Amino acid sequence: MLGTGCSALTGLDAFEVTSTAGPGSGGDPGTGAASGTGGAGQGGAGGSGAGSVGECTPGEVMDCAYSGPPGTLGVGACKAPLRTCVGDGSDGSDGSNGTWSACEGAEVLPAPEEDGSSPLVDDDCGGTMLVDDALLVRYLVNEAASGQTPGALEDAAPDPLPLAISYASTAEFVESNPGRRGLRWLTEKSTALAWASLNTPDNKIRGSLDDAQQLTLEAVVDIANTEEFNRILSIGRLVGSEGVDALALVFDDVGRIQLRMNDIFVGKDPQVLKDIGRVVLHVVLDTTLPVGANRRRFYRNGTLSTSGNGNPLGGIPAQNARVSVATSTYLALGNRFQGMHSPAGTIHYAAIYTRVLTAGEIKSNALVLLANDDAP
Ligand SMILES: [Ca+2]
Ligand SMILES: [Ca+2]
Ligand SMILES: [Ca+2]
Repeated sequence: MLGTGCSALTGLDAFEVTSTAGPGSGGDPGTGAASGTGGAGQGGAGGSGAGSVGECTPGEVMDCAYSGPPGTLGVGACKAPLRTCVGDGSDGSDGSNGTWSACEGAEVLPAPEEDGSSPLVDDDCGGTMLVDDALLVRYLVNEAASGQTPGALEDAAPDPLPLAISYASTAEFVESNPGRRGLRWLTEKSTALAWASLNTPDNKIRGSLDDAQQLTLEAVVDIANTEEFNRILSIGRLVGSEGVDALALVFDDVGRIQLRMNDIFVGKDPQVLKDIGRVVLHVVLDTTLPVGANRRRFYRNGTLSTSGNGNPLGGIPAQNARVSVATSTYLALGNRFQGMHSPAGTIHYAAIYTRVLTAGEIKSNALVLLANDDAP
């Protein structure tokens, strides 16, 4: 077969064509792959720049070089330019009669989730439409439809920390609407909770939050009734029968949510939560800021609590103060550990980030979560 001058036109299989029917330039294996960085199939574009017939089957599509972080190509908005196999079917008889086009189209790299015009796009290519960067824990609370009783809330963040559910005959899963599952506490001051021990080696809460000066808490809740000291989220320990909160969202006596840090109240949102139904909450801590009032910020449905819907009340974190979770023994949702400090109502979602989310990110996340807190 070697030396058949018209081999390229007589239907030899692709391998023989590639090896024998080059244009005689001696080939340059590097030429065709110059635009790639090891992507599968790049070798097919070897040979001369003329493009050898028989390299591919018309209609095939192949990614060109992608310069984004590993694991982001093809996730969310992220994509590489593409080359397509073109041919009119007049050459060869086995279908592999095409040649690869040049790379076409724009590369799309990860971008912040802060564009208000595209909240329902995974711009940072982390797998959800929410901010996926700096995510410490994320509880979607989507485990079960009404009436089922799974044993744990799963954590969608890396190195997962699932929370065991203690129903205590006073909690149940509910699904008020598609995409809005949650764990509902039937009565306030019940003992039901979802929790995890932090007394484990290399625990990510202690490892990532201890000494933190910047973080963001995020939750979707629908509060029915509550009293003072009931909790949405609590990281802490027990001293005797008292809970010591390293970091917590704690209700005051009329149902306003307060941030508690190192067992001190450091500010509260003025809104009584039971009056407003399902709501997306963000609480941002940044003790590095010079202006005290800015060191903790409260957002409802993506809107900052400020003049207009109420300036935050209460205390202020000391400048450069650090959260101390080194001695914390539990993370709990909907209660204090071994406590009778549940609000009545539903927790639909909760997450912690190890950095300050921008106002734009918070707005975007709120839009996503308002629509769906189960599969955002
Ligand atoms: Ca987005
Ligand atoms: Ca994302
Ligand atoms: Ca949910």
